[in-house]
Amino acid sequence: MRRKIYFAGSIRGGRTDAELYRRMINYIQRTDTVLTEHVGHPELNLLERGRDRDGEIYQQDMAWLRESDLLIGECTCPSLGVGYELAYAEKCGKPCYLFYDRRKVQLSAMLTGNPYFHIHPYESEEDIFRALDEILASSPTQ
Ligand code: 6IA
Repeated sequence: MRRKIYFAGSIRGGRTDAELYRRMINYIQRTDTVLTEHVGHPELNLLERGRDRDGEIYQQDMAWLRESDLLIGECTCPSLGVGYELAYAEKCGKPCYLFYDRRKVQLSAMLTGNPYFHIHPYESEEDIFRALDEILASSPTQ
């Protein structure tokens, strides 16, 4: 059965890594369902402009997080929304696998200091896909 994956990545925190999110989401979708496919949409910042539906977005994302089997987050670009989602996912007991580019940033001690989170520093995209293979091979549905 396909697992439900909550993919977390920066939106209003900045879209520098949006293309990477899209490639990671595409990779995960070969075997699993990504509930938050829009996070990798290259035009998302344009689509979002002028919308007045933040309450709806918040309620929907929290519902998807509760429904998910696990969370995969790309955390190189700092995002308040992603940080909030990680704390909520921990509270819900969802396994969380976090990626960041160690050549670009030092991840927050609130994440690296919390043994709940599985943290994957990477230096190349091959590192990411290798780690995703391992995560997806070893994660059961809940
Ligand atoms: O603080 P940020 O905006 O960087 O937070 C990013 C995180 O919050 C992502 O992991 C998303 O799950 C969630 N999030 C933030 N904005 C949206 C959003 N905007 N839609 C869905 N999830 C969001 C509207 C996009 C829509 C017009 C297509």
